Amino acid sequence: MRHNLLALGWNNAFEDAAKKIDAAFIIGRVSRLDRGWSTIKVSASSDADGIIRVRNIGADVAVGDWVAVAPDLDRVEQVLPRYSALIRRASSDAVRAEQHAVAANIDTVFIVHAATNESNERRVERELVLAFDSGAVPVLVLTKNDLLEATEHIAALRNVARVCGIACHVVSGLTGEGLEELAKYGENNKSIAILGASGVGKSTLVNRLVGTTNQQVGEVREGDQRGRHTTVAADLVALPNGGWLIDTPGLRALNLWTSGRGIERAFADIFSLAEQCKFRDCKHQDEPNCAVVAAINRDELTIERLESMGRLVAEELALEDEQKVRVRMSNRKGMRKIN
Ligand SMILES: Nc1nc2c(ncn2[C@@H]2O[C@H](COP(=O)(O)OP(=O)(O)OP(=O)(O)O)[C@@H](O)[C@H]2O)c(=O)[nH]1
Ligand SMILES: [Mg+2]
Ligand SMILES: [Zn+2]
Repeated sequence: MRHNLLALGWNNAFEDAAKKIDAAFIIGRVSRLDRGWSTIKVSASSDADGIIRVRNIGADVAVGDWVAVAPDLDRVEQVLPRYSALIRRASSDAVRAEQHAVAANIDTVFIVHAATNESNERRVERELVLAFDSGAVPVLVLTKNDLLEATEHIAALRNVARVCGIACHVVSGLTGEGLEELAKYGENNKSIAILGASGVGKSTLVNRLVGTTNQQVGEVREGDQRGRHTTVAADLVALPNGGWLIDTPGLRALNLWTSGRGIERAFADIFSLAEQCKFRDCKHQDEPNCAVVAAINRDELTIERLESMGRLVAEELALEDEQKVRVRMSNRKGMRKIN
């Protein structure tokens, strides 16, 4: 076992994967990516010895990945299999749809929303689908609790967390309220990815949890509370309890990549209602004995939530169709592998 890597989140599965790698290679964890260059932690130490910088030519890497680097430090040669990854669709170009891994090998995803903004349930739902599909456990974090307007927005967002069975923490990056509970997700060298729109307070949270001011924090705009995209690259930073946080830039577009059961889990309430519809293929529109519409009529479910699910399902189906076209096109060119 490479004991020196345990503090970085190394585990038995990585150890097995590393057996196939030349012993001369250097193994480390990607802590930052800048235009073709990876910063890689080779030990948990925060000094210069703990870090190497190499080019990532030809390798699809994300912050949090475990990689093998050739002894001459020339470039990232290999990425070890991930146990989880937060993946979004990077381009909306139909034919060249590409995936972008925001963070890899994470145990928890903090979905961060500011309690001040108009409660954005639709964005939470979308983030939840991505987070569930990552293979990590989503947790909803409502921050800026110190601001007075907070209370009423919190109820609606809390409900989104409740119906899909995830934890919800109400915190403040300013006063520090609720942060001990958040830090616990990092115990035992676990990794946490932080997802959320620009300006919600992700970097403020990271600084507070880490106890530094390393992550740059930006003002939000007066009128609409939107952020200014202060953080530009994902960053892996150490928590005092041994955990790891991945601060990410607030992404404008959060498009779905092909998912597993993310939608089913993010909309667990609707899926469970649908089991009671009369027809197995009920569209929840005007069919008789539709349990979903009945719940809307009883005010137990909003039509907006049902429609939101419909849009996400459609987005995913469209991507699957595009990918089928891509497979056909690349087969024609005699290529068998696509990604
Ligand atoms: N009152 C209050 N303000 C906060 C809190 N957290 C963050 N802020 C303020 O919100 C603004 C944006 O915070 P950031 O931490 O830069 O937000 P971010 O989510 O990292 O934004 P991007 O890097 O642009 O994605 C700053 O002015 C912070 O001081 C909080 O808990 N309470
Ligand atoms: Mg930031
Ligand atoms: Zn129905």
